[in-house]
Amino acid sequence: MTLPRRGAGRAAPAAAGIASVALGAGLGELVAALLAPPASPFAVIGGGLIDLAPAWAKDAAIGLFGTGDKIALLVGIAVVALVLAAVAGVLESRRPPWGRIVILALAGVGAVVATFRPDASLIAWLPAAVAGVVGAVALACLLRLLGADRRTPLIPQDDDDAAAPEPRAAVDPWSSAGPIDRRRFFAWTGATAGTGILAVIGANLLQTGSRTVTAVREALRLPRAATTAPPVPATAEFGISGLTKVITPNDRFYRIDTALIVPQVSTADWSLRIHGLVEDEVTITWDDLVALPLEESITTLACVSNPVGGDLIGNAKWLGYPIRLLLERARPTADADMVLSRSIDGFTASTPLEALTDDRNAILAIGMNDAPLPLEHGFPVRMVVPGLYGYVSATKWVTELEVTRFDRARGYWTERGWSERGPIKLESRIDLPRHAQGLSAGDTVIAGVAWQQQVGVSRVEVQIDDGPWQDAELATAISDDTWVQWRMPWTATEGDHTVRCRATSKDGERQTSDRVPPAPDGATGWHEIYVPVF
Ligand SMILES: Nc1nc2c(c(=O)[nH]1)N[C@H]1C(S)=C(S)[C@@H](COP(=O)(O)O)O[C@H]1N2
Ligand SMILES: [Mo]
Repeated sequence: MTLPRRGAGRAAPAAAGIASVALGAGLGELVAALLAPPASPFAVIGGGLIDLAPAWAKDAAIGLFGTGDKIALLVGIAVVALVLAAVAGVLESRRPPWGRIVILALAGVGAVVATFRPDASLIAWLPAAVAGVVGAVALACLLRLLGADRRTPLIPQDDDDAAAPEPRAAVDPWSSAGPIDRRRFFAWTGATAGTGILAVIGANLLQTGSRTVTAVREALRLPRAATTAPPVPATAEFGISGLTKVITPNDRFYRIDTALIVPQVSTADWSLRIHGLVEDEVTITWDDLVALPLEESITTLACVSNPVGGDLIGNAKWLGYPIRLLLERARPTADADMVLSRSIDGFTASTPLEALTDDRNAILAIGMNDAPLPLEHGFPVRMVVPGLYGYVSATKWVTELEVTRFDRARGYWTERGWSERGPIKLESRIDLPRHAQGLSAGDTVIAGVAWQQQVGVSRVEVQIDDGPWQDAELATAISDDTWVQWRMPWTATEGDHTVRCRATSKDGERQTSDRVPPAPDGATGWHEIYVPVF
């Protein structure tokens, strides 16, 4: 598609395009907020992109933006949408109705994608359709103000510049529109864009205003645990300022998922169905679940995307019911070897059946650090399985456990190139001093955390420059399923230093120095920091 070469006269149609698309998108968001929240055009496009994104892209996004990856994606979509809108505006002014056709086509794609989202309702196509029709009509109206809708002679776009005739004055919006038209055009364009922005704001207010699930959560009283976790030993925490706390507060817990809009699942709507290769299908409701004897356990959850030294890991006290006991009711058949858990928004994780039936604390969790699960951490019910990365075990907003086989089904990230199994790897991390943080010479402390869930850590060693490996002191581990703090005093001498650490598990395995990236089954290597001392 070739646009006229002349720069003059593009600004106004481009502004009209942007304003029209803003209005369409805003009304689309508003319709979604009112009628079909998961079908918000932004969320649908974002969700589609997230699902289509190859593993390396997810990795790069998390690497670049960390848990801000979703904001980054939304900003990216907005920028692309604005550029396309401007192009549609110019196109419409030069070759009507192609601008409108572009807008309607993009909206059409959005509508189709929306109906194929796993949580789509019957009217999931509606917000995108509204966005497209409103955007197209608004564009036609705004351009009419410019007088640009008059039959535009096609401008030949030949290679031969000199031969190309200048567009007639009538198609140049700036010269065709008189001063009054131009003022009206600006007023209407501004009003159109403004209404679009107000609609977006309104849509957001509506969503927070009708956050019934938040209200349900806030009114909820967790049942008392039948089995409480042993108290955290006082010696589990060195109490060094700047060192990661041994229990991660809920509002500081890392969040990783594919959900652009946090699924809103009320306790009243929640149920879990266990089916597939089982003798008896089992369905339990929220009331069934909270009536069961619940157990507390403290488990460190880690993301497979966590780079060496990264912070996509946290430790919490969970309240839940052993999945093992629910599977006992369903009685998996002998050929089953995997459970594909599914969340309300279609995410799936493949967990070895064994990890859910052996004696580890694999639970359906409803509580996190003495509070109901925060919405973004899976309210009302998620899975927590010690020893496995989140992508193969920690399904949030979980509603289904399909007992199956690894050779028959694959989880969300396995389909995108990650390993089908994801045991957490032995790792250790330096939290103090911070990488590249300048220190003054003298006594200080090097400290961090180390973990190997299900096995436990027996030793952490620290090396400064090319010196000998020295044993760090380990705090008391809460359990083998949690990380453990470590520290080593250091008299820092002037100069530039490199500090690295390595852990040894209770099995005698020493953390490997081989550096591998997170994909496909978790990063390895020693965490190494650079410390300038003055
Ligand atoms: N429904 C759903 N559950 C999910 C995910 C997801 O994308 N959707 N991501 C998983 C991944 S990759 C991780 S690391 C953990 C993170 O849990 P958190 O956000 O509570 O820390 O959730 C897991 N459960
Ligand atoms: Mo993850």
